[in-house]
Amino acid sequence: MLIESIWIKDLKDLELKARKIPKKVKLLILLGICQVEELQKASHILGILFPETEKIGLTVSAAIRRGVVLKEGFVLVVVKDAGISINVFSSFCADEVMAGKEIGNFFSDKKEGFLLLLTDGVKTLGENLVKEIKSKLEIPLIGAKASSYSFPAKTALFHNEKFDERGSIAVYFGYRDFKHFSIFDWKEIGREFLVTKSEGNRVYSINHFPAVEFYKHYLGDWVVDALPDAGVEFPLILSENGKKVARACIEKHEDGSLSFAGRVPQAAYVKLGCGDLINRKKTLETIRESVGGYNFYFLFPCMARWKFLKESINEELEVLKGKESIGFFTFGEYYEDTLLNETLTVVALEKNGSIKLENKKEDKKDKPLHVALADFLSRISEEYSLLSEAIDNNDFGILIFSNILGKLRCIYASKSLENITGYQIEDFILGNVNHNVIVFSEDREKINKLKEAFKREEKKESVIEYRIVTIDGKVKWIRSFIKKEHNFLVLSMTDISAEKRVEYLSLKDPLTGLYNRRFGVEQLFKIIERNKREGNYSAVLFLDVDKFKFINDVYSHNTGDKVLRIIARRIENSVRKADIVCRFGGDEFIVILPNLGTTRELAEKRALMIAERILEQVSQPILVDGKEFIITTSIGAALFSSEVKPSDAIKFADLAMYESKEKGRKKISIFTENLKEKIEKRGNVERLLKREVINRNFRVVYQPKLY
Ligand code: GH3
Ligand code: MG
Repeated sequence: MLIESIWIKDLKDLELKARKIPKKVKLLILLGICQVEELQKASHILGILFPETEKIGLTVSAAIRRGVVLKEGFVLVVVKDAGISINVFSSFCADEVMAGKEIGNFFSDKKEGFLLLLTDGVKTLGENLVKEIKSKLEIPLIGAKASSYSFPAKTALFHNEKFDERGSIAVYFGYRDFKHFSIFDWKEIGREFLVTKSEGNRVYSINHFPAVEFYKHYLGDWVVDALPDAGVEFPLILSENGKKVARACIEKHEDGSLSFAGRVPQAAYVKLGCGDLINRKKTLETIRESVGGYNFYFLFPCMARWKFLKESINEELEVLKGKESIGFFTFGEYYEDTLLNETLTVVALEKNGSIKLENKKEDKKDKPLHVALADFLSRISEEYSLLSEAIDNNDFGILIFSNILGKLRCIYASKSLENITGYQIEDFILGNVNHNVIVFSEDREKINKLKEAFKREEKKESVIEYRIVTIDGKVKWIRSFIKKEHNFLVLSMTDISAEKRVEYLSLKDPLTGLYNRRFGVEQLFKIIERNKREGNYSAVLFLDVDKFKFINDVYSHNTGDKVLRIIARRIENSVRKADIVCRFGGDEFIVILPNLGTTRELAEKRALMIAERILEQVSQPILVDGKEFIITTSIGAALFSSEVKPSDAIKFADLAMYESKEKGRKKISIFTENLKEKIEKRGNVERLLKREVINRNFRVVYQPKLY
């Protein structure tokens, strides 16, 4: 066997045992389960005893030897010279990219074997380093960061005489036959969050929550109090180079930020993770199956595994018991071009056949409660994922806001909002889009009023329709359901533009954009009902443009249309907000004036005022196609409370309008019973005359005129 290991109690023991090692060994690797200062002393001892041998070493929190966890002393790995090429190259350069270039270039000609990379645990982040090495390297790269028991963590490493708290050591093993793998068995819980501010491995805020507040909000005070330790049990999981990686919290800062064991890029999506306790049995089987049939193993489990799995880590190592297996609990595992966390990374050397797997009896021990909780979280997360996928593929969107340090901030935006609004999810979460940006200007007041009502807690839920302006300037109609509960506010957005278009077409007159006759009659029904309840008077104005045919005949129908549109706008501008202007047909309009007062006199006065305003506005000169027109209109008004039918109210106003025409046009007449009588009488006379004409009861009699 090429590699052997020795356990050493202390520095004295090191001197004693090291003296017995033949001087001709190729490489010594010292794992110091000790403080930095002690490792430095150990490196001196090895330097004196083995001046010609390559020597490397690093601090570790706990070592693994022959499948057993060791929590004190040293483990000395002795690599003998047995014909395979072994080279060591180190870089103690502070710049990761430079160090990566140096190491990568040094080993770039290697065609077989693998590179073992060992770095310090705190000062070297590692991502840029491995990326750079791997860009030059053809062979596999496996490695681990130094770890430490001290807090704040202090790690160090040495290569021959060089000793530092920062640096990278690469050992090339020219093996042809080896195997390597990495087991990642952390499960994502719940949903994605956006890293709103970070720098390198320091995270300032996630979904706007200061990092510490984020853990507090989702995992509670006790986890925050136990940070950074508890952080390893709930790491952030994100994608790096297309792989899922976990980033465990390693430091809690005064300003509410947290440092992680690896980079957490700003604007990255992260999920919280927890150990996959449900599939624990499967993981153990994978380990057992993967490690069989080799003479020697390097293995690097993440510190987080130890913290999370505690004593059950022994189950993972059981399969290596008695086999020459060397490793340590690390602050981060290097695997090809990625810095991993929370995995178990293994390299197995010297194949010696296959391992026989005994069938183990299933552990029937009662599962602790936290396993049940992990089970529950996992199921809920799966259901949540399905639900959010369904929302993302629908034509409605969801926004969730939360009160973060006294301010309502968006913490969730569904992907479907991108289709509805054109804005990205990040725009909502980062607050680049809020209602002031997206809501159509005319509807902002309506939204602000509602916002106030929610703020004053007068409302807890509501449905509202309003318009938004999409990123490309389109106006869309939206229906929102809003609900506030505790510190949360949820808002749905459904695009109802199509619905509104149909509604528009059935209610509006296409030429003028005014409401149509049908809508007017419907509104009259409602107003009459309301008058009954409130004892109010209302009125209908009936307008007919004077001598309108003349414009059509002398100019064109097109000119006539333009004039009608201008008249429509003028009528709209002359009435109150609550009044309803409809095109009745041809050159006729009706204006419904609700709530004019509780006495007939007052109502009549107000109706006349509005009618006069219309008369005056309409008769202002109209400019169409370069020609000026003076148009007037005749108006009839009918007042009512609750005693009429809508069709009668309109008919009475129409009769009054005829009276205005009779009086010479550009007049306002109010319908009265007398007027009704007069018009009925005239109608009767007209009818009788017509009948008598048909019956030929008229004769022309000429009377000579005599002077
Ligand atoms: P009066 O003072 O008695 O109301 O005279 P008038 O010429 O306005 O007569 P009346 O109200 O009976 O005629 C309305 C005319 O409006 C008849 C028709 O040619 C015209 N008209 C109806 N609908 C439209 C339309 O959609 N566009 C245009 N340009 N003209 C229309
Ligand atoms: Mg007319």
